[in-house]
Amino acid sequence: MRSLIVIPTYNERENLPDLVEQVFAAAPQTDILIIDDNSPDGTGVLADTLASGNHHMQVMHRAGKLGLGTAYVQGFEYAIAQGYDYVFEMDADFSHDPKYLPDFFRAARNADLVIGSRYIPGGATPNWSPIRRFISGGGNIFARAVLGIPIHDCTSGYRCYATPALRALNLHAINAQGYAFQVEMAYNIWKSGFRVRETPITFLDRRVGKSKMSRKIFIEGFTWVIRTRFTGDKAVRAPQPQQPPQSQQPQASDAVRQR
Ligand SMILES: Nc1nc2c(ncn2[C@@H]2O[C@H](COP(=O)(O)OP(=O)(O)OP(=O)(O)O)[C@@H](O)[C@H]2O)c(=O)[nH]1
Ligand SMILES: [Mg+2]
Repeated sequence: MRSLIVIPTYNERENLPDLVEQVFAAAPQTDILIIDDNSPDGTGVLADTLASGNHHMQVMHRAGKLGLGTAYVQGFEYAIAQGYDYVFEMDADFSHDPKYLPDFFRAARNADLVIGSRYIPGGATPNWSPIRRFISGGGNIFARAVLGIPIHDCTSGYRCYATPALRALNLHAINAQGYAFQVEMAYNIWKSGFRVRETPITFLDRRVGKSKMSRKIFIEGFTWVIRTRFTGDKAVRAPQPQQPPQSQQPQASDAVRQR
């Protein structure tokens, strides 16, 4: 069982060394792929230094800030090409604590997508202001209600995918970048009949550095949900799935939390 943790970075110099250390401490069997978008603060160079002589760590350099969604799609394609069984999404800013990795591996035994959830019992966002809770929590309730998707936290970007599920999607049809990217991926996996589970996480605010999220990203999430409700999503219809879904019809009970 081979797993790859994809960590997109843009100006994460202060976070990266500790993060890499903690990931390998929590999950020594895993590999890491850093996807750096030519960070002005030199994160890419630092990542190369951390990766030198470490066969479990790779660095992909892109020319400029091309967005989180395209970074993850490239990471997924790399994972598929390299024959990994599982591929994780993780932020570099310590909002996604590596200590939860064993929970993800446990849940992944019976799931094609495991989402680290803030909105199931055991999950939390302790540093958040009421307004941020309202926007994120409300956005999730909105997505659930409009799309009928039985997932409590479909905007969470701490995840583990089984690569056969990714192979079955048309990844090139996915073009959302921010929260909408996470919703789109979860929706497509669920809609294609794969099993989605949630495992509780406490989401902490970034330790150091600046957030790259913007109002545009929120609006993208909102409009994507509305558009998909009326037109569907192209990525669901993969041209030729290489492996059939493990369950045929999505059921409300498929999106169950772990523990
Ligand atoms: N490669 C790449 N990474 C990005 C890009 N935008 C954001 N990231 C990384 O994606 C992760 C999430 O970005 P954040 O700025 O933390 O966004 P966020 O977590 O939604 O916002 P905060 O809660 O304010 O931290 C971090 O590891 C960023 O460095 C991008 O365009 N390219
Ligand atoms: Mg963050």
